[in-house]
Amino acid sequence: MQQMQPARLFKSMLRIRRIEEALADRYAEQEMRCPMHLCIGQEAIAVGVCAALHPTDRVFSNHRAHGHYLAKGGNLNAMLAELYGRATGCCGGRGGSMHLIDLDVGFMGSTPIVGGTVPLAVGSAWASSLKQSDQVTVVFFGDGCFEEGVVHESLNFAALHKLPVLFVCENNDFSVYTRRNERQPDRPIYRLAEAHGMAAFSGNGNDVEEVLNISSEAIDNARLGRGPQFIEFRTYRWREHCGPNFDDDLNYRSTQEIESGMGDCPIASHAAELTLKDASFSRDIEKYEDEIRQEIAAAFEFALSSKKPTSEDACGKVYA
Ligand SMILES: Cc1ncc(C[n+]2csc(CCOP(=O)(O)OP(=O)(O)O)c2C)c(N)n1
Repeated sequence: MQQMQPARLFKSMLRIRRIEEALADRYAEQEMRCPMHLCIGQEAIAVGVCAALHPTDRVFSNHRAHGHYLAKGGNLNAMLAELYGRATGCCGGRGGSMHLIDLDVGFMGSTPIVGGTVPLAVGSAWASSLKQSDQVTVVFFGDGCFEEGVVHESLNFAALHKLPVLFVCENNDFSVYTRRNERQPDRPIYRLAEAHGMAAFSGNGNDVEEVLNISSEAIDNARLGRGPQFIEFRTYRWREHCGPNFDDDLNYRSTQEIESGMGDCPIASHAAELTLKDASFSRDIEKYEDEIRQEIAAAFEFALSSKKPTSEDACGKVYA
């Protein structure tokens, strides 16, 4: 396991939060012409899981991909340029927020088709297994995935072939505006994975240390040839399903519920824990805020000063 200090876990979560808040602030300028799904409130899962990975391990993601991409070490300039549709973006400006990729750090890609990257991750793990490498593949997805047949086929295949893959379910209770108890029978998601024949865990996705501990055990298991692993993490999405705003005007969840969800902030609770252990940590937080602010400003400058693709470039690598 790659050791990450508690302070680095904190900084990584704070960085993702501040990047997404900056995106939310600038979205109304209408220069980012792509749908955007923010993971504000869910940062601990991306950071805790990726902290347990080797740099050579692989990660796949879904429509809510920013945190996973950044936690795996994806290039920030290339991500922002992608959101602005620039030629320097990680997909050459063709994909936008839901099509992030950075092969240099093992971030294999994200796509918006619910469940779409789950079989891709299983294929990646199968390749590692055939090559007898010690590489582990992780795929992140939401609770909505469990209404997709391909997810069950993928779990079945991975269990049958004992593949080194970790399935991470971020259970935020919603699929767009519909609560899980209106979409699925009352049974824990991770028990379904267990029934497919793999080790399955569940935990608090808003506690980064807990995420790291559970993920470390699961990833070690996968690397040691003990077959696929599954983790269901409970968490809460703060902003609207798609877009930069809060959505307490939509009446599918109450303002009180949102406030209570925000009260369980993975970043604030980790900061409180670290400050309790060492009061000088509050000074470190100020330093991190400063470093992150400068990094974000430079990345926006890079993205906005990058060229847009020509129409010829934009149509390249498009297959129909
Ligand atoms: C196959 C498919 N069906 C429907 C959609 C529309 N859709 C986009 S996101 C989403 C909700 C997904 O919920 P979940 O997987 O729980 O992730 P969350 O948005 O909560 O992070 C849906 C239904 C889609 N993109 N793909």
